[in-house]
Amino acid sequence: MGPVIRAAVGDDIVVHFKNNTRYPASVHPHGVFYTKKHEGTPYNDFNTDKADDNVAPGGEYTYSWSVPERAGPGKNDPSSIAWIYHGHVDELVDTNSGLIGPIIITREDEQRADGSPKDVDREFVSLFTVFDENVSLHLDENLSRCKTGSCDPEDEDFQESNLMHGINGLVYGDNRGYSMFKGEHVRWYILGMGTEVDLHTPHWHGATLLHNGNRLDVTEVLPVVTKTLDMQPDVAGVWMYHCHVNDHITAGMMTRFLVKEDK
Ligand SMILES: [Cu+2]
Repeated sequence: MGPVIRAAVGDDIVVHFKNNTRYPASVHPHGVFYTKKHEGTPYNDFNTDKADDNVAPGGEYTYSWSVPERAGPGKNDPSSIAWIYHGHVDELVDTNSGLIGPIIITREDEQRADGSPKDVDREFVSLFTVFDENVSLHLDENLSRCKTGSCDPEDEDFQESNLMHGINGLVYGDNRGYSMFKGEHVRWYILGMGTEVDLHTPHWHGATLLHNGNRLDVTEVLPVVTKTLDMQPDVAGVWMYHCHVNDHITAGMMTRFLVKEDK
């Protein structure tokens, strides 16, 4: 995932984007306020400012987005919420190449100096998506390095093997750092991305969470939906955290989180 972009209501976000990839790229944000010059998406919008839509390899562009009230937490939201930013030169290809990241917006006067919400001890961001490496920008390069087994891009089994059912792009327990202490106020930002197979049901073992006043231990996300949930873990241990869709469990969409007893 890309770096977390943080702001509070009333702030302005400025992104100095340098395209260090070998492909045209852009940054398109969700939720925040932007004009046509800062949308980062090429389409026939009868607008002549195109520099933001398609930044050439090695090129630079400065995106300016503001954070009015309507980009921050609503009446029923907790003190902070998440949005997604992603590449949008070719949305499908860019996102499957990993050009995705989170924006976290905190309510005005409820933020610390670093922008994080004051009432929360710890925050985690989890992106649930099946990365389709068959349509990645890196496909040709990956194929050129494929030495063993079937690397035929027309082969259905090979195509299936390139569907990476991940949390933050990592499969079968490869996530690190979901670590907290008993009793802490822990906030989880859940992001969805992808296509029609991307209906995910994140499930936490050993804890329950609140989502806008509703209690649960499983939630659901669809592509580019974001959710903010709060947990106060009360049992120490190493706990499973996985998508509860059966096909996604077998394909590796699972990891663990650690609740430590005392500080
Ligand atoms: Cu899933």
